[in-house]
Amino acid sequence: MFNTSQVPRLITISISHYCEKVRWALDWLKIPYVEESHAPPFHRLYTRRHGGTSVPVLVTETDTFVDSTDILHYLDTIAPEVNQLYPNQPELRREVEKLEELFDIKLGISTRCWSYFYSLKQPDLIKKGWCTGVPWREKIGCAIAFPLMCRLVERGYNITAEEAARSLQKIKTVFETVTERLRSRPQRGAKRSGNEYLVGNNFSAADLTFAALASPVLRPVNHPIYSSSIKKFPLEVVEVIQELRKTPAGAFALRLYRENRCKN
Ligand SMILES: N[C@@H](CCC(=O)N[C@@H](CS)C(=O)NCC(=O)O)C(=O)O
Repeated sequence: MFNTSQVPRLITISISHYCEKVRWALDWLKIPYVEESHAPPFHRLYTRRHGGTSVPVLVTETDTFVDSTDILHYLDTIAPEVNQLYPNQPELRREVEKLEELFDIKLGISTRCWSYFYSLKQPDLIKKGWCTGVPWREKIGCAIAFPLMCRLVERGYNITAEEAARSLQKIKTVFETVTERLRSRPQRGAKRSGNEYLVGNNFSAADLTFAALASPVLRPVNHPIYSSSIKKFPLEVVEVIQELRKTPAGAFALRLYRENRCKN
C-alpha cells in the first residue's frame, strides 16, 4: 500500500491513551506507520508544525490529522473492508460514533486525571513513561526540568485530589453504561459466545476506544506500553484497578486486549 517514504508518521506521547487508540487502529488495520514519540511539553514543537496542539497527530504524504477520531475515520477509508472499524449500516455507524464520543469526552479525560494523580507521585515511573522512545535532547530536558514538567501537567489537566475522586466516579458511571450495554446485547445462541462487541457483531471503533481509554485504570496484558504488573502502585490504586478489572466492562476491555490487540 505504501513505499517506505510514504509510510504515515504518528506523533505521540507514548503513554497517552488517545495515542494508544490510534496505534491500536493502525495495528488492527495493518497499516504500516512510524511512531515518533515526544515528552510533554516538547511534543508541542512537533504538533504545532502540523497545525495541532495535542497528540496524537498523524502525518501522511498528503494530509495531516490532529484528533484521534478524525484519524480513525481517515484510516477506515484506506483499510480493507473486512477489518473496518465503522459499520456500513448508517444506524450502527451512528451508534459506534456516539459511544466513541462518550468514551473520548467522559472516559479518556477521567482515566487520565485519576492515573496522573497517582503516577505523578512516582517520579521514576512517570519519567520512564514520558521518555520512552524520545530523542536524547528531550531525555536531557526531562532530567533537568522534570519538576516543572510535572507542574505543567498538573495545571494543564487540573490534577487535584478532588478532581481525581470525581474522575473515578465518572469512570465507574461509564463502566456501568458499558456493562448495561453488554448485558442487553442480543446473544447468539443460549450461551454467551464470548464474542460480544458493543455494536453489531464485529469489533468496532467503539470497542477499541473503550478499551484503549480505559487502559490506564486496567493495565491490560498485551498493552504495548503499560506493564500489566501493578505491584509498584500504592494499595489504594491496586484496589481500584482490581475492582474495575472484575466488572463486566473491565473484563470486556481486558478480553479485547487479549484477543484483538494485534501488533503490526
Ligand atoms: N480529542 C483529542 C484529545 C487528545 C489529548 O487529550 N491528548 C493529550 C495526551 S492524553 C495531549 O496531547 N495533551 C497535551 C496537549 O494538549 O498539549 C484526541 O482525541 O485526539
